[in-house]
Amino acid sequence: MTTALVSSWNEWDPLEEVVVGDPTGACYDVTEPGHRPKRRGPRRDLPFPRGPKPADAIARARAELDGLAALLEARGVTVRRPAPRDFSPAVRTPDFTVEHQYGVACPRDVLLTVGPEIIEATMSRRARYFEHLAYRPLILDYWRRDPRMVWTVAPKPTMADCMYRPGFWDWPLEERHRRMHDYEFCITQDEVVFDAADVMRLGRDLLVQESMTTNRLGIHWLKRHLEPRGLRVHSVHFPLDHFPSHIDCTFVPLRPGLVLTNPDRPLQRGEERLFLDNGWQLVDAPLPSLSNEEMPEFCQSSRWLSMNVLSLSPRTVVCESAEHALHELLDGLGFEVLVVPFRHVYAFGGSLHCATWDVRRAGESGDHLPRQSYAPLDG
Ligand code: ABU
Repeated sequence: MTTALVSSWNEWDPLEEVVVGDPTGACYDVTEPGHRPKRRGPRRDLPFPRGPKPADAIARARAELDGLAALLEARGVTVRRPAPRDFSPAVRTPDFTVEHQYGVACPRDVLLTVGPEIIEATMSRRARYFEHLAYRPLILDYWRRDPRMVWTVAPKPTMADCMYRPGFWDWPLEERHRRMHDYEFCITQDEVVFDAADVMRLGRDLLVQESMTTNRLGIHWLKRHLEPRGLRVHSVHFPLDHFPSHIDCTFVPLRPGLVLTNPDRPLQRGEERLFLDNGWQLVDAPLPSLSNEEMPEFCQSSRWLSMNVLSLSPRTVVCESAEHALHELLDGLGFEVLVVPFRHVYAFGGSLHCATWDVRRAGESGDHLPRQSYAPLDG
């Protein structure tokens, strides 16, 4: 029997093969209907820069990503990288134009492995519309070499103006708070939209966050696609996160029975039952070492990148080197904690979970949440 090259069912089984992102050719975040980037710190009121990122910022991020790759290789993990690409060309489709693209430091946002299947997400932002192309040589190689690998491309949305909710970015915070249980964000419910990083895999169960980057139709598409093979797709909500984008700074499963949770972003009341009824522990992450204001000037993620960790196994986790409080917590929970410096990657889209995409983990799909009243295709 041929050994599977592509097989990963959850976030914690022993990691065997992974793709680590690359900052080569990256550009700044683009202001567009699905995204409004802002500077932080003393220059917060200056316009957000456009075009390619400076070579020194790219070199610093590359050194950290290479450091992660070296650590993983030293641990016996096969590491692959996306092909370098220039993201500065504009994109014009029949429905939109965007002045330049983004980059491939964060493969997790784009690609989702579910067992033997690689799913290319629809994506939600124009500047990231063609990001999957940088991974196509890798995906084609896996597909050629692994006869059981399934390659799925989710339907691309138009990303036309009408796919986005007018006025969203100008709502005052009080209005966001008032509407927090409506889960209305910058994308409408008119097309299928999801980023892969809004999904967490727990074996037979997958959690998908409704967010600025994933709508209800996107979740419904994943349910309809995955349920026929016995998987259960649950939508999850974090009403106090007024600008949710990607679940991996909010709800991070570390091993069967344990999720690292974000104390600023509790689950919608009632959604915790799935975990508590199955004897899982939800453990709050400690406060990050940086405030939101202290995060790098061009970083568009929250300070909770502190909890954006990469599991190498149910016993071993890689964390950012300055997050000492988190290291202590994980150590106390019985983990071996490995650390790498990673803050220069933050401005390229995220931290350790964002910057990786696991292709193969040892182990099978398992039912870790057997007690539940699951409603298939609840839409
Ligand atoms: N791309 C992960 C960012 C999530 C957050 O800032 O909470």
